[in-house]
This record gives sequence, structure tokens and C-alpha cells, in this order.
Amino acid sequence: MRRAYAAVDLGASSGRVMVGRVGPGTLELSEAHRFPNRPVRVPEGLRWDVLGLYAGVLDGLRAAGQVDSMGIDGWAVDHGLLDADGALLGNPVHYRDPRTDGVAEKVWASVPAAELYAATGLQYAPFNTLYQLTAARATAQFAHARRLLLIPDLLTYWLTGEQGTELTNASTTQLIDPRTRSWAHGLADRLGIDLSLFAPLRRPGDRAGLLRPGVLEDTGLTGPVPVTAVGSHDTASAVAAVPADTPRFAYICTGTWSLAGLELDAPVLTEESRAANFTNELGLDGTVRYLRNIMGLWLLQECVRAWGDPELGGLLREAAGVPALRSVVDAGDEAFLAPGRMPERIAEACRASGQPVPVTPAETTRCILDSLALAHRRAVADARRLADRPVDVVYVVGGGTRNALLCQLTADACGLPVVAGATEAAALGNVLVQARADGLAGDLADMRALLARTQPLTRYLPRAGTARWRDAEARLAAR
Ligand code: LFR
Repeated sequence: MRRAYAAVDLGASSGRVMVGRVGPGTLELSEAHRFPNRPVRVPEGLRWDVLGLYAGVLDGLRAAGQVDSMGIDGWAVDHGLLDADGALLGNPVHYRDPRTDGVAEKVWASVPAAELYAATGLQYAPFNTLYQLTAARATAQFAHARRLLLIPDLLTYWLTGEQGTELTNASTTQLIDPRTRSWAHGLADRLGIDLSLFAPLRRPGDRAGLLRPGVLEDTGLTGPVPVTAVGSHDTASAVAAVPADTPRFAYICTGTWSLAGLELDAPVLTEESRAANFTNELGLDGTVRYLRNIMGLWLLQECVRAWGDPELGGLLREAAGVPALRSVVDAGDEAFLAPGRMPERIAEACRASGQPVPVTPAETTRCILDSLALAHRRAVADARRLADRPVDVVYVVGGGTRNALLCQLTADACGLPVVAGATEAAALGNVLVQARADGLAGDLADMRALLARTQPLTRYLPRAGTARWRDAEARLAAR
């Protein structure tokens, strides 16, 4: 018997509603609806159009048709604040909004960065929820806030009327202790953060609620339709869907970000790990997502936007013909976080480091892809060293798997075979957690075996010339 699950996956540039049909040993995924996610710049700053996203979810559920359950995953750290009546206070702030500039330093004055890392294992990123809350503290909106819901939990609340805080996404707030997998009470007390702002924790596989009658009416679905908590952090769902057939793998989830690292069964909280800015986010079944955030295809998306949206295929073909590794930038650099002027900012970074300045779109594209591959190489090597784990193969999942040049360059740079597939990894992980809650899938290894059997995978072998990547890495480090 086959069952149907709707997976809502919200990315930084688009949202989609996918339908996964799962039976014993079978899995098919199809797209019901895709809609743009366009952040809006208003006088107060950069905001998410969360009502537009919710409308997209409802449209998608209608297009999906009758399903046995649904689940939502999305990007991390961002949230809505609710008042005492449960109404949303304002549009959620975008993690690229500059309100957190300089905030981390203020937090570190009361809790040093090393102590924060020891308590939470979370990388430094200016947008961690902890810093966003600190930035919001003095606002009128915050004074009225009685509840904070992370974006997938906010939409789940609108769909079901039930409030919760899903654990994998909660781990990106920097208020969770990755050893106990529960709130870091001591840290929150020291920082004056009231944890009762958060709804109770729930875990992937838990029942989050049922679609409200009004939602059934809006979508044409017949109830009861359960909403299942999935790995609601998109990266948690994507890592769950890495189709690995060996434990000796590294993964790179590619999309707006590249998230590169290892799946571990315990966090790495050493000072060396903090210095390397590795994060210990929580995954399914007691796992830890030990990874580094790399700017990812955001760099290219922003350039393409600046160039007036040329056709990507042609641009990538031209970029493949540009000589390799002429100039590289640090694709982990926070300087690239904000939107705008990306081609110029990349050119400036090359100029400032005494490298040839890319001029044409093809040259800039090549610089970006070489830089991403180099950052992938560094992240995989650092993760192996810091976690003391062997790696034989790198799995690339997510939207970047469509970019064959990036996959090949990643194999070359890492000096390891790359297996690319599961383009809609987050949706696949989302579906499988729902199927498992229904008794149709087993443990993580079982889920991965099913994916390895059902997803088209492409293998890229490293080409000769690893030394050139080592040289480029040394060049970048010397600057
Ligand atoms: C990827 C992602 C990353 C997170 C970033 C901001 O979509 O969720 O894991 O660091 O977005 O939320």
C-alpha cells in the first residue's frame, strides 16, 4: 500500500510543496507547487513576506490533493513574535538584515565567545537567534512579545492552532545544549533571555497537530490531516536524505548556502573547533550535524540578479572554459552576507588580495565556483581533522547538484569522489520522517538505503591536479 505525504520546503529564494509517495521499498517525489520567496526591504529593514509564504503553502496543499500527512521544513534562526492573543507582531526579520551588526561583541562582553561555544556548540554567525533577540530587546514589538515561533513552527501554528519548537531548528537558536539536547538554561539566565518565550520542544516524528477546519476549507482537503513535526531545519531534513551507503562519508548540502561537514553521534566542543567556526546542530535520531556554513550559490544568485538574469546554462558553459583558479575569494567571509553589488564586491576582494580581477560574467562565475569548491575542500578536511573521522566519499545534495561544474570542481578540490543526487534533499528527508512516523520507514540507514536505490545519482571522480588546489588554499590563507 502506498501513502502520500506533502512536504513543504521553504528556501531563501523559493518555497515548494512536494508530494512523496512511499510504499514498501518505493519512494517517488513530485512537485505540486513552487512559489517565489521574495524578501522585502521596508524602511525598518529587510523582512520576510510570511503571509505570502503561507498563501503559497495553502495553494500548494490544494495542488497536492489528498495526503496522509504533511510536514514543514525551512531555513533556520528566523522567527515570528506573537502577542498575548497569539497574533503575529510584524513581519519576521530576515537573517541578512543588518540589525545584528556589532551585536555579538556586546553579548561576548557578558558571556565570552568561548563559553558560548562550550555551552551550545554553535558556530558564530551574526544572525544566530540569540543575537537577533539581543538586537530586538529594546524594541516596542519585543515588549509585547509573549511567544517566539521559528518560521516552520509559525506556519505549523497557523495550520493547526498548536504551538511547539521543533528540536533540530531550535538547535540553531544558540540556546540549546547539544549534549543534553535541551534548553541551555544556565546560559539563558546569564543573558537574561526568558526561555518561556519558546513553546515546548518537539522532535522529528512527533505529531504537531491536525489541519484546522478553515485550512481544510481553503485547500479542499478532507480531514483529519495530521501535521507531523519533521526535521524542520531544512539542513536537518537534507542531511537525513544524504543517500550514503557507507558511514565514512562527508556531505555538502548545496543551495543558497553550502553546508559542509559530517554526521556525528556527539558534538565536538573543543577550542580548535570553535576557532574553525564549526557548528554542532542537531540532527535526526540523536545525531549531530557537524558542519561549516559557506556562502554557497548565494554569491552566484546575487551576481546573476545584478547582471539582469542571463540564462544560467550558457553562463556555466562559458565559465567552464575560463582558466581555473586564477583568482579565489574566501567563500566563508561574512563580508558577502548582505545583498547587493555582488560582482563589484567579488572584484574588490580579488583586487585587495592582489589577484587578477575577474571582469566578464563568465570570469566572475568561474571565480565563484572555484572559490566554493575550495571552501568545500577546506570544510571537509577540517571536519575530518577536528572530529578525527575518516572520509572516503563526499555526497553533494540539494539544488547545487544541477551544477555539474561545481560538483566536478568539488571532487577535484577535495581529491575524493563526489556522489551527487537528491536535488530536493530537504523535501525527501521531510517525506521520509513522515513515512517513518507512519511505520513505513526504518532508521536513518534504512532511509538512506531507500534513497540510494530510488534517486538518480551522478558520480564525479577527482581529476589530476590536487596540488593546484593546495596552492590556492595556501594563497588564500596567506592573505
Ligand atoms: C539553509 C539554512 C542554513 C542556515 C541558513 C540561515 O537554508 O537553513 O542551514 O544557516 O539557512 O537560516
